[in-house]
Amino acid sequence: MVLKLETGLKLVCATHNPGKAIEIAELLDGRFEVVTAGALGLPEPEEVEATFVGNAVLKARAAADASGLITIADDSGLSITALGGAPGIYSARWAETDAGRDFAFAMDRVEREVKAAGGGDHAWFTSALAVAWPHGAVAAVEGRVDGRLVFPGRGSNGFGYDPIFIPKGESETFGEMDPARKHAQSHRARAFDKLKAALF
Ligand code: ITT
Repeated sequence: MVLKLETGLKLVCATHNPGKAIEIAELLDGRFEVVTAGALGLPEPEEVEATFVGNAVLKARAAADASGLITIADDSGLSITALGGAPGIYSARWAETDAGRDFAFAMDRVEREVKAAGGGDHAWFTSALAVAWPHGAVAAVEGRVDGRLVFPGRGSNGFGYDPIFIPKGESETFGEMDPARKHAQSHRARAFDKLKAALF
């Protein structure tokens, strides 16, 4: 069976991260009727897998089975060569504080740990996207963008670690770029290109 996503269908976006939800909506470009897992009151499953793809599939599967609707999920993060790939799949967890998520705190930790490791500014973002059919098939793709870290962070666009990441060939951070420029080269946009080729 060839799986395709028909234009106009109702699609759950299984993210509770508002920054990510905005980017996914922009990258889907009005093609579907998107409803978020948060709006449907779906619970957030624990991300227990060891890979981006594993966790994207887990999130898509949980929301699709609970809602009875085709679901897209993203698992993503920043990996730093000097830190052996950390924080990677733990990127969101590095921002956890008693008062909730704090990415200034997470970016400070990155700076401290990179210094302690002897430096080295190479890093990359990964986005794994999974689409799951309720109690059925699942498809997953992954996109990546390489670049370098800069401290202190710059810019207030985007979300998460965007202020400290400059993609290869650019001089601005993702936090300084306007959204269209980030979408022209981001890990998430690259994953979407693969997803579109496979399912649209
Ligand atoms: P959901 O699981 O509900 O989708 P989450 O924020 O917990 O939301 P992840 O587990 O995939 O999602 O965590 C990924 C983290 O990596 C995210 O919180 C961001 O801080 C960071 N991240 C991912 N993509 C990013 C991007 O494009 N720019 C900046 N930071 C990004």
